[in-house]
Amino acid sequence: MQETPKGLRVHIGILGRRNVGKSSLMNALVGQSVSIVSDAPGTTTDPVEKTLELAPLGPVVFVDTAGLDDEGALGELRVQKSCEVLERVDLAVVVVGPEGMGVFEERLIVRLQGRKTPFVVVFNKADLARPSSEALAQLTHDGIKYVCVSALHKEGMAALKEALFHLAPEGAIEDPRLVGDLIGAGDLVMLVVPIDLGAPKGRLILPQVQTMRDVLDADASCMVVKEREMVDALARLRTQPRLVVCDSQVVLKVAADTPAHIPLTTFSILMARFKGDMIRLAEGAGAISRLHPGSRVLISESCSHHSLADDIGRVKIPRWLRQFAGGNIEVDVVSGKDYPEDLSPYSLIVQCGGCTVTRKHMLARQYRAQSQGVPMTNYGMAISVVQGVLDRTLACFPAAQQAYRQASRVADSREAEVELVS
Ligand SMILES: Nc1nc2c(ncn2[C@@H]2O[C@H](COP(=O)(O)OP(=O)(O)OP(=O)(O)O)[C@@H](O)[C@H]2O)c(=O)[nH]1
Ligand SMILES: [Mg+2]
Repeated sequence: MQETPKGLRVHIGILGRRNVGKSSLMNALVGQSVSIVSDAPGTTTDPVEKTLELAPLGPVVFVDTAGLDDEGALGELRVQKSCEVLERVDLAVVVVGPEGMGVFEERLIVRLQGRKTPFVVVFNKADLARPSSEALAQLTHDGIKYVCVSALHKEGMAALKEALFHLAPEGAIEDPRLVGDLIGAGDLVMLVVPIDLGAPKGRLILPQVQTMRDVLDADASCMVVKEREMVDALARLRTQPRLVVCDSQVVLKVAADTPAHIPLTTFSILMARFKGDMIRLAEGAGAISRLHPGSRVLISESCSHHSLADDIGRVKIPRWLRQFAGGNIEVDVVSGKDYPEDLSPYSLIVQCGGCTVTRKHMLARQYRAQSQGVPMTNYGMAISVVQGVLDRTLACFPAAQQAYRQASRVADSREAEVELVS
């Protein structure tokens, strides 16, 4: 694995008074005993650093510090070291003990705000005492994020990681490859692009162009054909393509025309990984088999484009889902920045590829769905499911394929249960 230079990693400082559980929190976050923990105040003396792969932020460095309320001559030196950490980190975790927020925390927050360092307030030891509702109301009023955790019982870590993700600067989110890591230098990739009414006039869409660029960056080459010319083009080649990538809308035909030993995927599936958490989207695709007449589905488009008569998100996907579920499914469509706070009425969210939005934006949508327990998939994966080819188009991504298989198996067994009962 290529090492990320330390200077480029997001540094996250863990700050607060003595004995509030800073070291315990760092250990719980990294899942290892890195920093010494004890009930004696002043256990941590020098800053302790630990690098961690924190998906989807990528590699981050947590910095545990000595309590900011340390006293005496040595204590002051420790406080000075902790203050140096405060000055240099990109994000901060302000740890508060069961005694609640006091002047110390308020001063710390003012300093962080002055430096424009994003931070989250963590009420630790929630197993012993919960923060007062006044304190929480005040933080909400001031627009300050907080979470309640118990480092001892490792509770609330997912919420804290999510808060850190939201606070991280856009550039800190790791960018996975689009296609380059699936191929080698000298390989040939066949791209199948339908030119229909939906295709923009005189050009190709962004995911197609980005895929071509990434193929070139991998020192490979690509051939672009329409679905009708594909079989002829394949027959004319001396060596077979290493990979075929097609538009989701022609996936059924392309799957039939691509010999079984040649890996096949779609632009949407490549985008699922490039812009979002592919494994979760694949898992969400498994929920399609759970849809039934009366289910409610949210279609979420990230750009507000001019909708065509046979629009993919508004017309085709709803039609296919209804056919698949064998009855009427209620479909709501949101576009642009609209994305409901409450997703609980939905059995499934089908998100567009998100070619015009950032990875952080897409992941934030996924997080919201995930925290409310609502499965989410994307347009292309949904199309592959209803055409019966998702298992094949995910074969280049074994972890995602596994997640899909597992989720659809769960869905199948639930269906069987329902059948037995009824
Ligand atoms: N009940 C409970 N105890 C906790 C929790 N987190 C930490 N502790 C305990 O609190 C004590 C102090 O924990 P540390 O992690 O050493 O605290 P610290 O903030 O790093 O302390 P210093 O390094 O001295 O500044 C230890 O006895 C921990 O076991 C928690 O969530 N619940
Ligand atoms: Mg400590």
